[in-house]
Amino acid sequence: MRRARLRKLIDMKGCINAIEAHSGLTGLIAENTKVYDDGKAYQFDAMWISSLCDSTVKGKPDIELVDMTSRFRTIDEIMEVTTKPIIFDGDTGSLAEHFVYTVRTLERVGVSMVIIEDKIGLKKNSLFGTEVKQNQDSIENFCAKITAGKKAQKTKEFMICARIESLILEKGMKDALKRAFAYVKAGADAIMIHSRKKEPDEVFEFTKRFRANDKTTPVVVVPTSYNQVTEDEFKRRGINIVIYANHLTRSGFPAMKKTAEIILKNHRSLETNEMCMSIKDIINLIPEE
Ligand code: SPV
Ligand code: MG
Repeated sequence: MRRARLRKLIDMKGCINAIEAHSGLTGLIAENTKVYDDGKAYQFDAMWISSLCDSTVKGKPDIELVDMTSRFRTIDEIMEVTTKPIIFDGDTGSLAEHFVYTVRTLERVGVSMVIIEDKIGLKKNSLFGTEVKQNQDSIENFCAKITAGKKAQKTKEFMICARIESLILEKGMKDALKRAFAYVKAGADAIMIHSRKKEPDEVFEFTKRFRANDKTTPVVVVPTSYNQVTEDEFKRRGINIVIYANHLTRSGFPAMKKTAEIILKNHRSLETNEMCMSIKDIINLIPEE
């Protein structure tokens, strides 16, 4: 049921959102956070298991160093305590020969979508852009990986999303569009277009030109750098999934660091009282069943 829900939500709502989760606790935040505004309730539709955050919480760089077995453990931890659909960051998907096994495992455990990016060799985080050496895969090779993945899955609902790095690597709009159409032809169920620009213009231009030829394939965005854009605007522009890829990790780390510094400075913890939830709240946060 969980696996199939992502597609259903996209069909129902047109545009959905997802927030990163990297543990049982952050999974619970994604699952249970609700706000009320103008008489309406808002909550997240799905969860994103980010390679950046899954690596960072383990104190490791985002270079496909945290192996799949460990990444699957994270999924398991989150699934134990949540019900919302999961979008998994599959990095490059590794070799096609390995990717088929990843697809089968993700599908079997109930993940809804894997996103793989068209990079090859030592993967670095996309937000470094051209500041570090990163190589894009050939269209032929990446298409073969997508097709192998699609062949390997057993259900209709599991989705493979192809992530295009052309704008990140400054290869141009034409290259991004050419890849998008080729990846859809190879079997991709969705396209993620990534950008690290401060303005959303290139993402909007890509989507407009993609939509001129493809009205249905879902488009996914990760607006980390151009985060002034609202979900309503993304929806109007023809985008279907908006991922808040790293915000629980990025907000949690400074809070923890500050608390540690205050304790060291004062040689006691009294001064952290205001920043900490109460003992009563923490012991009651996770009720026993
Ligand atoms: C991640 O969250 O790991 C991603 C998105 O892949 S980004 O960090 O923007 O590359
Ligand atoms: Mg990643």
